[in-house]
Amino acid sequence: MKKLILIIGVIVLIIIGCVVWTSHNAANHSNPPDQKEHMSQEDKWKSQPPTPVKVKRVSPHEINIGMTAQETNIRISKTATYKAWTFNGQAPGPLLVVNQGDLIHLTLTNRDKMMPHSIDLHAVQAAPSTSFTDVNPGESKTFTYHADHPGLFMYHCATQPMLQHMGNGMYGVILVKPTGGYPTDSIVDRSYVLLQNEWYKENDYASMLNGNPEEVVFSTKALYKGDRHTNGDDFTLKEQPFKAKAGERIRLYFANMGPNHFSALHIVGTVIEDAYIDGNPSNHLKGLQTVAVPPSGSVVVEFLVKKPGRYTILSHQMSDAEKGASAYIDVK
Ligand SMILES: [Cu+2]
Repeated sequence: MKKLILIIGVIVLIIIGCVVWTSHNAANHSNPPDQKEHMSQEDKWKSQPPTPVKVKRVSPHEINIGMTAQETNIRISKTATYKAWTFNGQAPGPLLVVNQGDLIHLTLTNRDKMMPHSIDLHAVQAAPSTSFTDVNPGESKTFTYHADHPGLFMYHCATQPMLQHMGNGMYGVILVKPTGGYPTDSIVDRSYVLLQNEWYKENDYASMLNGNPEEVVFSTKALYKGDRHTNGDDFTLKEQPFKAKAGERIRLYFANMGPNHFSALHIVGTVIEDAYIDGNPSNHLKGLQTVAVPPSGSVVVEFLVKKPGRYTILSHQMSDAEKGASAYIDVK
């Protein structure tokens, strides 16, 4: 009798165990919380067309800048577009140009329907807790600060988790033009802007944390009227190279958006005659082969293209060059 009760007891326990295990797994399968969150963001995604940046000089030393945070599909290779989190629908965002000493009034309008964004300008000295704060969906905020230091500075979204906002495309550069210019201004024949950034598996925070991008890419932004704006992709600046003439001195305003990798800026077939680290005329170096540019750093370099032909600009961290970080200059 005792044996029978024991056997029945064991069978009942096994049945209860199975029921609990099955219902637990069913709940997990239908309702993983992050998957649900992802689905709702996917459902709401609608690529917003790029918005031109608004720039208005209101007095000799005061400038108003209007920017947007928005979601925009960005072509990153011949076969792929990326659902990017952007400034003004560009990734990297628009090039901002101000004068050393300017008072900047920057209005950020958040057109993203799902989450707050913000803007941290490396060019200014301000309390982040009051000047780089979140702007909620559908709202605008105006921030005021001085740009006292000359150079080429990064800006980026500083909303947490910052790596996710930056890994999805929220960065760009602001050029604070030095009051006295650069000592080599009079001998430069042409200037270009070149930016480096990484693209990860789309919105995949784990690959951003691991620092293993699918692509490392270059883009250019218009410094002068008629110049091109491109987004960070692995083909445009190879299919449509920069142009120059033999014997010219070229200036490159180069900045590395990261968010994770250093850049090893090198121009094949040249020696860098003059370099200004972070674009500050006081940080003047000469005769360099390769310049280390950290994530969020920049450099202004000048070099001669002495003979006609095709020259390659690349990050000499070769794995990144192979992932897209190169561009051509065609010299006639
Ligand atoms: Cu953001």
